[in-house]
Amino acid sequence: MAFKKGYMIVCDGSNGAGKTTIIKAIAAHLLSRGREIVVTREPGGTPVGEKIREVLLSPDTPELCATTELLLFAAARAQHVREKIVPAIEAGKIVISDRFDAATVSFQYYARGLPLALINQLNAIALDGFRPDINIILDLDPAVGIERVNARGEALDRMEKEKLEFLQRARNGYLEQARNDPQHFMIIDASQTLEKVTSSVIEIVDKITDS
Ligand code: Z5A
Repeated sequence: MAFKKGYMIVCDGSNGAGKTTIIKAIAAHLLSRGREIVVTREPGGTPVGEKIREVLLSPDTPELCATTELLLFAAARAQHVREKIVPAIEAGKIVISDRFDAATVSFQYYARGLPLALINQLNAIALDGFRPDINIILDLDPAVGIERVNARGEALDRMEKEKLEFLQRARNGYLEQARNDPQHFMIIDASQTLEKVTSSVIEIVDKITDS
């Protein structure tokens, strides 16, 4: 049997834009094509990462200063890359992650205002030379995203409770990153119907994984 090359696809973007829904569609599509996949998420993806996620996202977490928040995202990512992502890719699997390093640039730099040099340094430590093949950015007005999350009937997490301007700055951060690095970012308008968003994303996934 021919060796299959591993890839990493990141689905990222505005809160409530449909990442979880779209990742299920990507996973089903790749499985139907006989690929081995690993679906994962950030923050989280490993036992220790999921514990860090609880601290980062629980509305019950006491006051978290911005630097501590950044270090926790980076710590969870360092574990994620080493324990789960790189071994899966080396085994020829396709990793699909709900958010990854671009989220730190969008949320902790563009939205929170921490220094970009510090974020780049921490991302470099966490990634240890690794980088995803593509970041598929589901772009949506955060007000619409919050409405979608509310309609799901779940409580908002610590980050979703941030002011709308904060979520808007993060959204702009993704758009700016995509403008600066069109080779590694694809923007999808997530206000379109689910069918349209799914077919656009599958087209990108096929281009990447058939290459
Ligand atoms: N964060 C950070 O600050 N720094 C970092 O480095 C990292 C993350 C990695 C993680 O939350 C939070 O951490 C996030 C960024 C920050 N904060 N915010 N805000 P998350 O990623 O776990 O949660 P989220 O971003 O808020 O997303 P979500 O709630 O998981 O939503 P989603 O996965 O994008 O959407 P969904 O659950 O698939 O869809 C939402 C609903 O809309 C659902 O009922 C769907 O059926 C519906 N839907 C989906 N697509 C459509 C379309 N096209 N039309 C209509 N309805 C749709």
